[in-house]
Amino acid sequence: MIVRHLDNCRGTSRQVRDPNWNSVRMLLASDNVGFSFHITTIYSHTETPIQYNNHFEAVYCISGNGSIEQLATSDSEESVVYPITPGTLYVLDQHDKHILRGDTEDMVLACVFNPPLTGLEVHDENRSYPLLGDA
Ligand code: 9YT
Repeated sequence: MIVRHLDNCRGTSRQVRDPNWNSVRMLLASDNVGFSFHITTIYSHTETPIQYNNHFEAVYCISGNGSIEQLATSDSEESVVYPITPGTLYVLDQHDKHILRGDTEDMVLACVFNPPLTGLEVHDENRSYPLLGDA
């Protein structure tokens, strides 16, 4: 069994920081459970374009507010904006290109990745994470 507390993961190598967000990777590939688990905080009044070409992700909003814009993939499609409030789940099952926006409050999100992140990924020029082997 693995038992960890968020407070003990903060401030360690499990926490990564970006100008728009920080993320605590409570479970990583090295934990060998087939997914990674993250508590990500998206700061208010920010916007972050992302596309995970190599991963599926489920994201559940614990607190705060913001939105996700699913960007059109062709000229015949329109972008769609979904509000995010506590209780919202979004799942990037199509490697969807999106923009995550923090509104008036920081958004705290519980995120699951399949395949799991190793913790060494850095967003590439497409705002994606590369597929890495186990770290
Ligand atoms: C909201 C979201 O996409 N979280 C992803 C996890 C975060 N970017 C990380 O831990 O790298």
